[in-house]
Amino acid sequence: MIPSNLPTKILHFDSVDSTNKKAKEFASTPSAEGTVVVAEHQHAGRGRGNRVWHSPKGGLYLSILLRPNDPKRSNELSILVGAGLAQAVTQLLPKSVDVSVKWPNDILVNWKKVGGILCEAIEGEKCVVVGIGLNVNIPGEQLSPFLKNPFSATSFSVEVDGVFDLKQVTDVILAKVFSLYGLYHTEGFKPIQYLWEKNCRLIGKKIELREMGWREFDNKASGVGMTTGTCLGIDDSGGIVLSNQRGERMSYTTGEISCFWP
Ligand code: BT5
Repeated sequence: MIPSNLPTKILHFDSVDSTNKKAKEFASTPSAEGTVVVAEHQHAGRGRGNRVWHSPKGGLYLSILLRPNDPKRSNELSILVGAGLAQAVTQLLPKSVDVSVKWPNDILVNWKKVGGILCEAIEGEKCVVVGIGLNVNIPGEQLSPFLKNPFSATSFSVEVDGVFDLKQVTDVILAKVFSLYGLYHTEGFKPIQYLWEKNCRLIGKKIELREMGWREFDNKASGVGMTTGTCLGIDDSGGIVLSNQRGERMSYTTGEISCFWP
């Protein structure tokens, strides 16, 4: 059962190291499902592994604490939040802007990375923290370290000249994500998978997947291998499915799309 009144509590901070880290402080509180931590700035924002998430003022940084029925299936929650973010960004930006998802945890605007998701299961507490970083009012110069192709970085204010109300952006995101979380509890992952795939522009395209491993001693990403194939979508646990050069269907649970052919 999920409480119908999610989010239960929204905690605002001016500056934190990482909203995911802050949200984890509430993990041992049984009633904490639906707690949301929002910060205006992070001084140690993180991506997957030990990667940095650049978090200046003007961006949106929030983490949600959830107690799903099966915390081991946290990949599904990452996909769920991606689908919710795609819906929210589509609602917030003009129709002329292309919004899509990129496996496993990116949200793209006009094919550039505007946001990322960091989903972390907390051992022993049966809960998952889902962090969302979204470049809202961030000038292009501040994103220049992340301009590598094919998926360089962007923000709402770069793509659509203007300033966005962060409170309104937060409200729309929370409404979409919690609505999908309710759907996930009643109908399972299938409808979430469908919604995510509907927003993925890479299905049917040839892509290169860099399989990732996390080095245990320093938790850094290390390339394990490259695979090329046609993207078929995602499987029933949120892994990416490719058809390789021999026509075999392969699923991968971790990795990164490093390149694609139009
Ligand atoms: C992500 O990781 O995309 C997940 C980012 C999640 C950030 C949120 S903010 C709230 C919560 N609290 C946290 O501490 N984290 C979460 P990954 O797929 O590993 O991508 C990280 C890579 O994206 C970096 O190595 C950079 O190359 C690039 N990057 C860093 N900051 C960026 C930014 N603001 N916009 C676009 N790309 C960025």
